[in-house]
Amino acid sequence: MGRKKGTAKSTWASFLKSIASFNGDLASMTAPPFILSKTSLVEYSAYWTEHPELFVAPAKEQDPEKRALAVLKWFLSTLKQQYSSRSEKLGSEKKPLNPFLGELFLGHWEHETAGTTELVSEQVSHHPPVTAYSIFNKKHGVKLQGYNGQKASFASMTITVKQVGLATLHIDAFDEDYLITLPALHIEGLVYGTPYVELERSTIIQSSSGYLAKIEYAGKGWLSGKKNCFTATLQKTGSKEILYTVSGQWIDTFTIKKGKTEVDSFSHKDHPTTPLNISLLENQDPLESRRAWAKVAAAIDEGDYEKTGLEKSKIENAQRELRKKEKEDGSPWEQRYFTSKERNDTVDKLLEVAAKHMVASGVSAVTLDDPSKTNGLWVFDEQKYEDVKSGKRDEVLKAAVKSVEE
Ligand code: 0T9
Repeated sequence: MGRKKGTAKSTWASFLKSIASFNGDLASMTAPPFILSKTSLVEYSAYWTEHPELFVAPAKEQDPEKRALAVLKWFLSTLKQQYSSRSEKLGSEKKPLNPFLGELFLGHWEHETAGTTELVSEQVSHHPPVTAYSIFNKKHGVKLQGYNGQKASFASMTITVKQVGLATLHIDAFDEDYLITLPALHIEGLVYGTPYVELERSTIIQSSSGYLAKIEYAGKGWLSGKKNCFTATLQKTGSKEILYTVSGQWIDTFTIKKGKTEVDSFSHKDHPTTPLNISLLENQDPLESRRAWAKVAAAIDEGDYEKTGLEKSKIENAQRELRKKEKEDGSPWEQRYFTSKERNDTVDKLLEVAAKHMVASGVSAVTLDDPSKTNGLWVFDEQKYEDVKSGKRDEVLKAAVKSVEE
C-alpha cells in the first residue's frame, strides 16, 4: 500500500476488518472515502457497446457460423471496459454509487459506420439492486437487452461476486437470438489496497441458430502466469467438433483460430472506444444518474468526505420517504422503460438447449432465470419507450420526478 498515506493505511486496515464480517449486501458496505467512485452502477450498462462497430458486425454476416463468431468476438471485446476500465492503473477499482430505484442512464453512440446506437439503462429494483438495460441500433437491426444484480461473499481476503441476470442479443435480419450468461468475479489485491477485478468460471452464449460459445476464465497462476486470461470455443450445440478457439487476455489481445490456423485477432490498441453522448446536466431528467448524483460527485471531487456522506444521505432519506409514501398510497413505483415478467419464452428456449452444457462448465441454469433473485425477469417495454418519447406519459413522469425532487 506504498502509495497511500498513513491515515489511509489504517482506514484500509479497519475497512478490511469490517468486510471480514460482511453480510453479502454490497450496498451496505461502508468503504473508506478514497475508494469511492463518482459513477453509479446504472452507468455500467454502457460498457456493452463502447465498440459499436463490433456490436453491429454480426448483422452483416450471412453465414450463421460466422455470425456466432462475430457475436463472440464482440462479447470478448466488451470485457475490458466492463471489468477493468475503472482500473486503468491496475489496482484502482473503486466502489460504485448504489443506484436508487428509477435512476436512469441514457445516451447514444455515434459511429462512422455503425451509425447511432442508443442506450437506456434503468435501476428497476432497489432491494435487491437490479439494473436493466436496452441497447439498440436501428440502422443495423441489432438489439441487446439484459438485467443484472450481484450476490457477494467475503472469504480469505477476497470479495467474490456472482452475477444474477442475463443478456439477450437479437439480430433482426435473421430473427436470431443469443442468450448470454454473466461471469462470476472476485476482487484481487484487497490486502494491498489495490483492488482489481478477476473473472472466474465461465460465460455461455447460446444462439437460436444452434451455436454454443463457452468462455472459460483464468487468472494469474492458473494455466499461465498472466492475469485476465481466457480460452473460448465455438461449437454447434451438442456437437463435439470445435469450430473455432479463441484465447488471450481480455484486457489486451486475443487470437481466433480454426484448428491451428490463426484466422483473426483483436487488440484493444487497434480499437479505440467510441465515447457515449449524454445530455448536458441541465437538460437531463432529474432521475438521470449524473444529474441526480451531481452534488455527491462534486463533494467526492473536492475530497470533502463529510459533505459526500451528507449529500448521499439526502438522496437515501428522500428515497425512504418515497417508499413509505408509496406504501401508504398503495401505488408502487412504476419502472419507466422496463416490465417484469414471470417467464421469458426466448430465454427459456435457449436455456433449455444450453442447460446441460452449462452444468458441465459450472454455470447453473436454474438460478439464471429465477425471478425471485432479481425481483422479476426484466424486459424492455417498447410501448413504454415510445409513449415516453411521444409525450404520452408526461403526466406520470412529472409526478414521479416531482416526488423525487421534493
Ligand atoms: C455489472 C461489473 C459489475 C456490474 C460490478 C462487484 C462490483 C459491483 C458490480 C458486476 C457490469 O456489467 C459489470 C463490473 C464490476 C463490478 C464491481 C467491481 C467492484 O469492486 C464492485 C463492488 C461492489 C465493490 O465496489 C467492492 C469494493 C472494492 C472496490 C474494494 C474496496
